[in-house]
Amino acid sequence: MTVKKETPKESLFVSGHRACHGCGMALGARHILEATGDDVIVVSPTGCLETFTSPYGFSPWRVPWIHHVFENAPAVASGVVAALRAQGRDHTRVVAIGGDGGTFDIGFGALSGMLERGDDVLYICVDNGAYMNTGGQRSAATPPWAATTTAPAGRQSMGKAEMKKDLPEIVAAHGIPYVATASIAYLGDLKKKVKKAMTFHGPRYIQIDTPCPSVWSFPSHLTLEIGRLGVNSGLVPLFEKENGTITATRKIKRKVPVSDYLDKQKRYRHLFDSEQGQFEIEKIQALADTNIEKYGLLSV
Ligand SMILES: Cc1ncc(C[n+]2csc(CCOP(=O)(O)OP(=O)(O)O)c2C)c(N)n1
Ligand code: SF4
Ligand SMILES: [Mg+2]
Repeated sequence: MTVKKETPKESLFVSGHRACHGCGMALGARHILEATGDDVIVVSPTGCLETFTSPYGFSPWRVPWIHHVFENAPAVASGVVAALRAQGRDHTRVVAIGGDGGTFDIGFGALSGMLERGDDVLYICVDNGAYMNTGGQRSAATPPWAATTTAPAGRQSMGKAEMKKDLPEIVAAHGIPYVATASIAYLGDLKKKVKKAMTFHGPRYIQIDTPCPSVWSFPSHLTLEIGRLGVNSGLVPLFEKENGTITATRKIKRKVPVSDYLDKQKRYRHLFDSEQGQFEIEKIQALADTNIEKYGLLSV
């Protein structure tokens, strides 16, 4: 098949939305839908994706899309699955796309219920590591030592002092068939994972790293570069887990120090101003090295 034939004539997520320039999430949404195809119903909780795609009278979604409240994407998705079953429409699939706040925090209980019941939903978390729609408050997905509005850096604090919740592991512990992590810096890999997830039935989970130029504070043309540095430092490990077993990892060809990733984002600027900050950078490096070891990211 030629590349021309594979490229859809019309995107299912078109321009005209109101995301910030360089938004990783907008790029991610377009490519998610390229991989799912058009026979899907998408549900999205409150968050940037919902806000920038639903100004009154306009929509970039070219598939049926439901917006609901912040905490219940998994419950709404389960309800849509039940309705489709009642109608005998077994070809139409349900995809939930929610932010990290909606997924790691407020929607976590509903997510666990959806996974435990075995509902046939592909749940995709577009992870920008904070509550961006409301101005950048910390979430359980915020990485350690990033400054946020509710975990600010200053004389008494070096930013968020807690670890990022390891949600892929927690989700996998529900015994579901497919869990993967992806990055908008590697769109081929991302689409391959979404397509693969669509071949399974039952609950599936993909967590996508989606850099946010506005709140991570970096120039908007650097979105892909920041995404790549996250992956190649080891801070954003990319893997697939099928039925509880790691089946693939994206190898790092040239490892970069975490400081190359951190120093391009103002949310980490305070780490470069003090001795204490240097100490915290070493701790972040240790986290990256642990990931590299755990997932075998450097081995051939
Ligand atoms: C019950 C409830 N609490 C708080 C809010 C306010 N609120 C709307 S979006 C949002 C944060 C969304 O964060 P996330 O899920 O990470 O999505 P992002 O905006 O970062 O893409 C918050 C706190 C709300 N809408 N409903
Ligand atoms: S705040 Fe960040 S995630 Fe939200 S639209 Fe802007 S760039 Fe995208
Ligand atoms: Mg977020």
